[in-house]
Amino acid sequence: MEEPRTPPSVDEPTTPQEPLEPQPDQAGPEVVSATGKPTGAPPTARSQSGAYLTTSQGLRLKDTDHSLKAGRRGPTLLEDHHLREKITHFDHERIPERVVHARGSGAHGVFRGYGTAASVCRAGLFAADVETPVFVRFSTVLGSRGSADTVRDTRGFAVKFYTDEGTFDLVGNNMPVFFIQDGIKFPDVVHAAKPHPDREIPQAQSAHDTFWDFVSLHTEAQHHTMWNMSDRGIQASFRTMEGFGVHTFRLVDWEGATTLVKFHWKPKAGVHSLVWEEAQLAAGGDPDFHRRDLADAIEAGFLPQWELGIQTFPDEEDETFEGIDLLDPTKLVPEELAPVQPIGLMTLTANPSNFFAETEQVAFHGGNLVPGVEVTNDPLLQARLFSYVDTQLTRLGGPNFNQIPVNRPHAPVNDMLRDGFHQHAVHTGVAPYRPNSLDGGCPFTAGEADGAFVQVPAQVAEGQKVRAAARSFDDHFSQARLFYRSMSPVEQDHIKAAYSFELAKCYELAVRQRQLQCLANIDGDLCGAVAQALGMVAPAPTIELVDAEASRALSQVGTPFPVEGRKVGIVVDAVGDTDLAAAVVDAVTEARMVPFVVGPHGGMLDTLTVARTYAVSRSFELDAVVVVSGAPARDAMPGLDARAGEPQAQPVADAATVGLDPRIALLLGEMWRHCKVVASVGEEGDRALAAAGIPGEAPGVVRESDPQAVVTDVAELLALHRVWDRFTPVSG
Ligand code: HDD
Repeated sequence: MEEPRTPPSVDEPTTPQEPLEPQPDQAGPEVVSATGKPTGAPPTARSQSGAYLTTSQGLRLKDTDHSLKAGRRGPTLLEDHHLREKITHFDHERIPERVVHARGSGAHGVFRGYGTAASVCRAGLFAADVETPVFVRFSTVLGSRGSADTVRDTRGFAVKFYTDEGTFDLVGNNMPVFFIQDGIKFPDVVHAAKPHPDREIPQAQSAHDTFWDFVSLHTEAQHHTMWNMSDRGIQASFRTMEGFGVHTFRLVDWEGATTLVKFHWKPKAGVHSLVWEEAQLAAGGDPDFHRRDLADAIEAGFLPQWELGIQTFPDEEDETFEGIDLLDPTKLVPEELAPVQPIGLMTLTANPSNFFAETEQVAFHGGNLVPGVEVTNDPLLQARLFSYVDTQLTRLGGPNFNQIPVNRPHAPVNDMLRDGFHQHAVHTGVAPYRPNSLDGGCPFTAGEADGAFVQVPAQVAEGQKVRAAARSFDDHFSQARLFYRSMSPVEQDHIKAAYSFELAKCYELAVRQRQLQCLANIDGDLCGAVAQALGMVAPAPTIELVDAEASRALSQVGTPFPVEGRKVGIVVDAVGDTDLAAAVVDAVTEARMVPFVVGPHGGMLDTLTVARTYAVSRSFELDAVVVVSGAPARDAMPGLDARAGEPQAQPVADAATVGLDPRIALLLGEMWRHCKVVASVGEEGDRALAAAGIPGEAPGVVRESDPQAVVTDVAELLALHRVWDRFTPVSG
């Protein structure tokens, strides 16, 4: 077994030393002349260098703990420039958070093209074996920067590809459809979903009156709302999330031929979610649940991967496919009608070195395109093309945000944009205009053969100026129905529970009634279940319900979930068989899973390092649990007498828990309810499970005497993510 690590020294280091080298991506933009030649100005001039603490001007400091005063107990002197500079800079450390997607987590990685897109797209990044560095930012939409990760919400999935031909941003979500069909409605949907303006509550939630007021009136939002109410609204991890470009894009090949496509990111780890109770517990027990999971996985070498794929559609005049309007972002195209064809693989390889510099300051924009990828007339996309640059002007304080290292293109830049707040480039030359003779005519424009981006001459339908949408945009319910009816029974149960929870949080009866009417127009069974939960009468549909072929690809159940990196709790008490527990730890590590020893107190239990104490162990952090023993911890929890086996402060009422620490009973009860694998090894473990009321023969319950055997059984069950057949679904 591995020796427990010696903790790092907590003494303050006393020897001056050079700071860490900046990462290549942290270097400032290279300063180029008008002819594109580097001027030699050091790109790292603004990052840390030198061993000693200095002012921002490089003046070395002897003391940063005391302000300059007239006498030890005297008033502070205005002349103390270091004090003023330190406080002034601190006062301005915060920038406005993103108006949406404020809470996010980033990572660096690499994208490798398969070459399979070459027949439809000329973009270099999709060519075979071309490697392109990427930066990815995942986010929730509604919450503030400090809000919890596991709230019910859509998740952002934004990827910046630093290609040789310029930066390409694919700014998508974990859901393939959107609340609105036209970007002009974006402020409306966001105002409705954000906290109420009077009390500024609730935070990061859609479970409130204004959200449901809007979506029940503006019924084109019903499809996206259905996705939010499904398990997709509470994904297990960023690593187990699909991503979608949502809009239809236009790809162009070398001959100028065009194809309409939708982009999909498919996680190698499968698509998986939390259950609602778990999400709620995690929001309190570890609000950084997803951020921590992503960073830990990358650091441990379990590198998250997604395959990028495209659904392709002929670029025809009506821009529809099988009757589905490709310009309507509230519609998806079932994969059964247009399979997703893999075109490359993204691997996240490194965590950001500095959250603010990278994750906070990264600025995405759907208009950042490369030759071969173009936008369509989707009115949602068109409005986005305006919004993303505009918002950075306030958020990042001026027009030069593309010079921030994380936003800096990796392709050579020779623009004629000059000056402005936070200008870092020292431009040379006298003629930032074209045509010019004074800078030798530089910079020159490129021809198509030199890689210039030239829009394909796509036909624009002639028409009159109107504030109106295509007739096909009027269908608001058929795909919400398609989605619901494509779910497995257990997923349908979750959807019913989610609507019941959210609508029960609305005070206004009229809002609940109106949403029930929308549900009646989607599915009678769903509407009936929610109405019953609310104690209301289910209305009859007001439209004719149209059935489409169910799309199995929309269901998450049954997608693979590799065991690598999954977390297995190993519960052992103070007098338990620590040798047996150590053997389980070894077997878990060997199976490339992560063992978490759960013990009555921190520190060591014999040779075992306790990763989690009974006091903090809850189900959301573990994928499976193996109990070696779980007797009450006498010292750690006053009121419990381990020898007598009588819990005095008994939070779990059931007498069957006698002899089991109530916190372990709580943990096992949660694991059981959340359909997770519960296992025991040896007699003490068996006894603990029985004391917690876990039936020995139920689905997903493993009882073994051998440590290797228990881990093999656990790994097999983990591949299914959850043991859904433990409970009989109501739906179906
Ligand atoms: Fe947006 C941020 C995704 C519609 C306006 N959006 C933002 C981010 C993601 C998306 C992932 C966070 C980027 C990051 O991590 O920095 N947005 C979408 C998707 C949409 C969508 C998939 C529909 C298909 N967005 C949308 C519309 C508008 C905006 C219609 C406005 C007309 N979005 C913004 C914004 C944000 C933003 C206000 C806030 C911060 C930012 O841009 O940089 O401009």
